[in-house]
Amino acid sequence: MVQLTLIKITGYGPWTLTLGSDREHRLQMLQASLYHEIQKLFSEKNCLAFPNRFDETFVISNGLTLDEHIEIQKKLAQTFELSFSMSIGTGNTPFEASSNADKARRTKTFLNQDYTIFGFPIQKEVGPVQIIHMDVDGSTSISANKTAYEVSSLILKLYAEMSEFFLERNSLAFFMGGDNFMVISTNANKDEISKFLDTVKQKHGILFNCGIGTAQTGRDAAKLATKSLDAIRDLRDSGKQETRILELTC
Ligand SMILES: Nc1nc2c(ncn2[C@@H]2O[C@H](COP(=O)(O)OP(=O)(O)OP(=O)(O)O)[C@@H](O)[C@H]2O)c(=O)[nH]1
Ligand SMILES: [Mg+2]
Repeated sequence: MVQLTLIKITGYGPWTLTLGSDREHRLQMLQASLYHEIQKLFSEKNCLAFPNRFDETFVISNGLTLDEHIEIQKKLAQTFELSFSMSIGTGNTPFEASSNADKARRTKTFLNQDYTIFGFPIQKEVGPVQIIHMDVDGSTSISANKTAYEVSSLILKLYAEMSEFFLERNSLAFFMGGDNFMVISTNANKDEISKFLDTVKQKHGILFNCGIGTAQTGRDAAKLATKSLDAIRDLRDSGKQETRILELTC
């Protein structure tokens, strides 16, 4: 089981219009500070945030209670002039959790109306979550004979394929920066991941390294996934073994 929290800015569209047309720079600064604040407040509680189109953020919130969500809502309200809704969903898969969060928001099922927190009653024992940290092997040399924008275009193509492939398997993929992606999963299947890696290699000539981490909280799962990824690099650099997928569980 995984618990996800989706944070959205309330009434963002109409509010942006009140800024007039010279607004883009202000919206970009706001979105960057909001992401910073959300990542800070949630990671302090062992959660991990994932950017979703800049005006929404997903958080793996395993173990986070309603009171702790309220505490974060209060801090966000102190920092920003905008208000936010939170929708909490749990599920056997990340897709199911996200769809339950959506359902609660659409049906206005409140866990706390004063602080605009939607959701169905929070389950105490949520269980482990998995993160797959994917990183392009040797992106520095791949980028050497491409322009910065051509590299971005390639990364976007990889992201689109990853998102589609993993969504079909009820997992959610996010671009984390540089050549890094993280997939939120609950039951990563190495054969399935290998299938994705083979397709990408065939279509784009790109190799991914892939670290898997499983833990009770989002932050711990990410830590183990990144540790697995770094172990793959160490094996490669020591010339010992060619490994593409490695898993660590706490
Ligand atoms: N989000 C995130 N970005 C990272 C991380 N490590 C590196 N980066 C970014 O990824 C870019 C590429 O770095 P690397 O993946 O180490 O470079 P590489 O040439 O592909 O080397 P290998 O992955 O070891 O094959 C860096 O410039 C950073 O922007 C990470 O753990 N998380
Ligand atoms: Mg890399």
